[in-house]
Amino acid sequence: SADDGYRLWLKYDLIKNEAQRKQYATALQSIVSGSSTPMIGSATKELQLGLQGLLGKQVQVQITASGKAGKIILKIDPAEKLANDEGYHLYKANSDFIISAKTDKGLLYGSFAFLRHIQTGQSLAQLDASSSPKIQLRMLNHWDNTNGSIERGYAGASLWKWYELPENLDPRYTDYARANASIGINGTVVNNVNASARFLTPEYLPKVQALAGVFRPYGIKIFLSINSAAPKILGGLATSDPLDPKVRQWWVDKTKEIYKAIPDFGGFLVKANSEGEPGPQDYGRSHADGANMLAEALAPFGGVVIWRAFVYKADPNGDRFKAAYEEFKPLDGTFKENALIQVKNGPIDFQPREPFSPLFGAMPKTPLALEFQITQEYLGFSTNFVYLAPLFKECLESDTYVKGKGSTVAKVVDGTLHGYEKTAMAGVANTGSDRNWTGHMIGQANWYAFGRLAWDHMLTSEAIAQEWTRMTFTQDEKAVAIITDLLLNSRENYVNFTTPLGLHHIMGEGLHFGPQPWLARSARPDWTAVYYHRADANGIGFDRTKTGSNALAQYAPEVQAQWSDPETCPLPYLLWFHHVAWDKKLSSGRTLWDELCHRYYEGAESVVQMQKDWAKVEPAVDPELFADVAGRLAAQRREALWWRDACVLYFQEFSKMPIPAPYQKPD
Ligand code: GCW
Repeated sequence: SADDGYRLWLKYDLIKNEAQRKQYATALQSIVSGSSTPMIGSATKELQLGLQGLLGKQVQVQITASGKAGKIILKIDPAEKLANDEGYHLYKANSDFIISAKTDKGLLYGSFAFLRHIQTGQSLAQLDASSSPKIQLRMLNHWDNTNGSIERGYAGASLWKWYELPENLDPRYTDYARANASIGINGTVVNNVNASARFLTPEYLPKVQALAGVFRPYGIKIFLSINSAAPKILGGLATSDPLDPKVRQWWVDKTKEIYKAIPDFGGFLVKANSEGEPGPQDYGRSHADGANMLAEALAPFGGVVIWRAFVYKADPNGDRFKAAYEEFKPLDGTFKENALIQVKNGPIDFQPREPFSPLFGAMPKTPLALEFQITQEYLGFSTNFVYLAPLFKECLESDTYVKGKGSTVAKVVDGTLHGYEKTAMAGVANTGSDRNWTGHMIGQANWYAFGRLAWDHMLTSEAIAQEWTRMTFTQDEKAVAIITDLLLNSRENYVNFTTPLGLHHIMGEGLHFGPQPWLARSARPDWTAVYYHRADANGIGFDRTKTGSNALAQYAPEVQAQWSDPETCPLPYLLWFHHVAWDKKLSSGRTLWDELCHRYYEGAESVVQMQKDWAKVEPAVDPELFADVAGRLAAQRREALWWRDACVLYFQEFSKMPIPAPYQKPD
């Protein structure tokens, strides 16, 4: 049913296997909550709800650990050997089950983990599992506007009904919080980084306060994106210069006002001097000046400022790739303690494949937060079946080599490489008012995978895929295997029929939908497609070696060595770094032109295979969810043909070479 989509991975349907269900039902008799805090309240409520559904019986909550065996005991234990306060330890003690943690927040996460254990059909007999998050701030960034629209949102309108708030609390806010808590997300920025100053007004702050009240018992702190020009816009000041004492005072006062309403407010997220947003550079000041002013205002309350590094200049002869590094690296060490710099995974902009941003590893004295995009702005909106865990993992596992082999992006971001005191990972949310939250059901997997990886980046894409599939679609072993495979291959398929071999930024103008490789004029030169693919009579690709923009020099020598030679550069990155002749023989044995065609055609064909594989799981999946995914796959097939034909025919105008024989047939 449609409700199946609404319930995400927290379905708690009756376990079909009767023997298994009886085993759990006998083993689990009661919940012992111990002390009561709002988060323990959420935890026990969830355990009751979950077990009621999964086992089909009511499991009573009691305050003290007396009575018969089979108790689930929530236990705060400061002596528990866990890496931090948010971790949990699940274990069996005689015939009882202990959910143990240093804090009530750990118990909340432990309770969801306990439920997941049962949802995924694992045995309780030898239960002994510990886990602590590797990243402190695990956040969603919503690009939601005051009027309820979402920038780059493809699943309906904003979840936040600003006009009804603060008086009316949509129950959906609680389900949002439950879903996030279940995967360890503990922070949310509720508004767009292209920020309206209005969020800081007495009109909107009570609305934000009301949301914070719903999220608090689920361990989620609320943050706001701010508009740097707010002192002028709202305060009536003559300037928003961060070094002006009146401006500084305005932020101090505003911050106090916010904390009065929301004592556990998380802090500010800032997009400044980027794509037309105001910022300190409007007054000849630096990003550090701007960030430090806000950091100072937030410090007395324990808040943080998260300053984005997504900046670039409209220089037709420059290389946008290099911009963030050039602006931010020189500022390393100049930021206050409670400031973080948030860097997108790649140097350009959330493309289907990017090399990791060279800023990772380049700012040892400044905590860098990693920003992924969960919403599929460049990955086919909500018509394309693309599981993003492999993309996230590719970045996390990339080796920066800045402190020798093994200096992965994950180790930069989790703080172990440079000893960052603060750590954070953010995902640009894909949620909206659609009944199933994310438009495409597979979008749910991406929300889920982001949360799980922010908690533990060592988890594999495959493990997450299996876990999610079991909780969302089916426990049928064959179907789980088929869906897992579909998920794991889906991103590479998408890359192949849109931007193979390291092509990037050739999508439709503005909307970022469909192909437009011929785009040559735009409001900015670095928004066109020809700027990036540089196709000409000789070949295609962006030369970022010494003979070109030399962006490669921003990486450690070992990374440069990996990518700087066109003979040995792995094919997925080839056109990111090299302008390659059409008739150049590649390591695959094909010429560049043939390889390009091969990938476009095989990529589009892979969608047909996805449709066939999806058809096989029909008996094991809810009929409405099945039909919805099938319909979207059919749309994806149409879009894949569009991408393939647009790109192959356009690039052929330069290569003047024939489409390889195997592909010269009707579809
Ligand atoms: O990917 C681009 C988007 C913009 C977005 C910007 C950013 C919020 O096209 O819509 O603005 O990135 O990350 O700031």
